[in-house]
Amino acid sequence: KIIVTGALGQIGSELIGKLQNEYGENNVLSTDIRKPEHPIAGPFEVLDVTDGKKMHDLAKDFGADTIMHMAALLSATAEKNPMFAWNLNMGGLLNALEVARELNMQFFTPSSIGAFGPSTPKVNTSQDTLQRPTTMYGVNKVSGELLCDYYFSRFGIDTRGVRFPGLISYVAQPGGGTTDYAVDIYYKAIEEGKYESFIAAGTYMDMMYMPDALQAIVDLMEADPAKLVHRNAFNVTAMSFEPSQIAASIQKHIPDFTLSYNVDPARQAIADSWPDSIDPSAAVAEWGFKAQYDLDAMTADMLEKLKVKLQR
Ligand code: VAH
Repeated sequence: KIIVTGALGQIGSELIGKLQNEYGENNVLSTDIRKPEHPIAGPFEVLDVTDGKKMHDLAKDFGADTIMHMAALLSATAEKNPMFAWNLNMGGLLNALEVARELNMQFFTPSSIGAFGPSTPKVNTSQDTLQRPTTMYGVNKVSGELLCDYYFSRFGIDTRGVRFPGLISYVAQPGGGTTDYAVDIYYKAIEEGKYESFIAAGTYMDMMYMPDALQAIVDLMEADPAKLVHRNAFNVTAMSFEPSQIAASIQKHIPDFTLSYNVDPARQAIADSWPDSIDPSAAVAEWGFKAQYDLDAMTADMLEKLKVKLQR
C-alpha cells in the first residue's frame, strides 16, 4: 500500500493512475496540499508535507508500506523564492524520510538533472561526478540525494530515486520548471500554430516522455535491492534536444508551425548550468532502465492526445 505526496503535481497526477493499475485503486492513497478540482480515482487526503505529524498519521492509518514523495517546488519557482523552496523541499523530504523510518516503509523521491551544475562535465554526464549546482532547486536535489543515501546507510531504509530529466506530459500542466518550454510548445502548436521559446536556440537538455518516467519509477521500486550499487540518484534520460529540434519534430505533423525566441534570462541561466546530455548506463545495468519514446514518438502521441484534450 502506497502513500503519494504531491499527487496532483506534474508527475504525481499520472503516477497515481500508474500505481493504481499496477497495485489496485484502493492500495494508493493520494495526498496533496489542496483537494483536486475534479474527482480522482482512489482515496485522497489533504496533506501539507511540512506537517510531519499528519503525514505520519495518514501513512499509519492507511497501513502504507511505501511512500512516494513527489511534492516539491521546481527550479524556476524555487529560484524566485529560495527560502520558501528550502523549507518546503527539504522540510517535506525530511518529514517523508522520518515517516519512512518510523513506519519502516520503502521510499521513493526523484532527484533531477538539476542536481548538476556549471562545473559538471556537460556531455554524457556520468553517474558519479562533480555536483556543484548553482540553483536553490539543485542544492535541494543534491542535499536530498545525500539525505536519502544517509537514511539507507544509517537506518537501513530502502530509499530509491532517479535523476529525472525534463518530463513532458499532456495531463497536468507543469508548474515552474525550466524544461517546461518543451511542454508549452506542444500546447501552443495546436492552439496558435506558433511558439515563442523562453529557452535559446542551441540549448540542449535531457528530456523524457511521462510514460517512460512512470515505468522507470515502478521498475526501480520493483528491482532486486541486491543489484543496486547506486540508490537515490540514478541518471535516467530518453533524449537530449534543443528547441529547434522539437520544432522540426512538430512540423512533421503541423508543417506551418513556426518557432521564435524570446529568451528569459532567469530560466536560460538555469538551463545553461545543467548538462547537455547525461549517461543512464548505471540505471540500465542495475535495474534494466529502458525508455520507449524518442522525440518523434513523443511528438506524435503528445499532439494526438492534446488535440483531444484541447478539442481541436
Ligand atoms: C524543472 N522540470 O525544470 C523540472 C526538472 C530537469 C528539470 O527538474 O525544474
